[in-house]
Amino acid sequence: MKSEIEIQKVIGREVLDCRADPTIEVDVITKGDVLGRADVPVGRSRGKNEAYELRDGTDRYDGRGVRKAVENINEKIGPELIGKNVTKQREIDELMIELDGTENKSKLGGNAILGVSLAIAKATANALEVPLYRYIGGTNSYVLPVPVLDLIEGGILADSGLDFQEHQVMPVGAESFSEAIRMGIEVYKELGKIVGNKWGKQSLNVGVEGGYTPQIQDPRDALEAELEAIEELGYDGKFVLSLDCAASHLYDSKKKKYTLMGDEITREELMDFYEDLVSAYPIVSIEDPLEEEDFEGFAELTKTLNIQIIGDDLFVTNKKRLKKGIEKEAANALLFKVNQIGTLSEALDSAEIAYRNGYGVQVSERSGQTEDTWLTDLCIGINAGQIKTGVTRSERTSKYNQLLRIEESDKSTKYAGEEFRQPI
Ligand code: 2PG
Ligand code: MG
Repeated sequence: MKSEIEIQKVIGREVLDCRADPTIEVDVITKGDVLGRADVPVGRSRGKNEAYELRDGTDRYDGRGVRKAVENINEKIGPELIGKNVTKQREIDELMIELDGTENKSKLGGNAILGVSLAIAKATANALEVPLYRYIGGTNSYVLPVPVLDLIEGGILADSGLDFQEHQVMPVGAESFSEAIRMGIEVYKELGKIVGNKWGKQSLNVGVEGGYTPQIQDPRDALEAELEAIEELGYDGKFVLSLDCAASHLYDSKKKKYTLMGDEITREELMDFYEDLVSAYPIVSIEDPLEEEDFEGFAELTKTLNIQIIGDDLFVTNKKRLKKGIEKEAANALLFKVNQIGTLSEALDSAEIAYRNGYGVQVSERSGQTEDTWLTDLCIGINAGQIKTGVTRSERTSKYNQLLRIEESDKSTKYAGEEFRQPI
């Protein structure tokens, strides 16, 4: 076993994500020839406090090439890791943080560091011959998450008329993950008929995460259509609704106003709008209802709405920002995106802090994904209870397919269902 766990090679390469944008893939190979391979996801609706994503800025790929980051992996990070024990995840992550030496990983690139960090974890799981989720979480990883399905898209991820980024449904009333995903996809197809009839077949063109893109402005129309599809199938009460408003992108910091349905409104007016929405619809969760620096506003909404309020751009999976939020009682759940912070160890710390303070955790994709499935294993590994990974297209369904495989092969797993916020 010893020779298996010493690192022999670290290879970075440029590959493509689902938008055909370059991203990074890393191979970590141990002396026993065990391979760990991981791809780095790419956000578009990014928080300004995220780890730095290093891009070349040259003519290739309109500036979006990642050759510099790959070079950093092959020439700066890799040589430091040769001979190291691959199971020492935290030690290796800390070494990379030190090598980089900046607050936001801008020297080597958060994307370069994360690729290595994840490939290290995968190589270890493979060397130990255990599934990745079992390695990440140990004996007590068993929760299968509720899929948070982004059926109707808006904001900067789609050319629909909607301001809010994601109008999601959650099959909390299913008995198992496989039943949940079946019911969710049935609703998606039924919704396709409704959306096509109401708003024309162009609405059926899908956005970046595979959801529909109607040219409508009012989020209430999107929610109504989702409820209609749920009712048509007799699934009333088995689904709840949720939103990612990605409100930083609706905010003008100079005017201190948000734009919603073509109108400029104040933060207080937006908060009132949420109150009305939550009383009119079965909405149980809202992500980023306000812009990313408004901790006070998040705290107020957390109190008044009494539902799950998730911090995405607010926390950026960064423990300093999460601790500040906890202190101010801003939000009550963390959106968990490992590339926002740049190493697996730091992301796991954030999840741990969230749990210890009664916060929920929703594991999330980025809009730019590859077919890699580590996200699923991470979600089960930390017993998160909820996973957001869009709805259709292979870079999304690959995550659900991995969940289906794990549900089938591991009978100790249990679907989180109604308990998605605190599944244990
Ligand atoms: C978000 C995400 C994904 P992106 O805002 O939550 O759904 O968008 O990955 O583009 O940042
Ligand atoms: Mg978000």
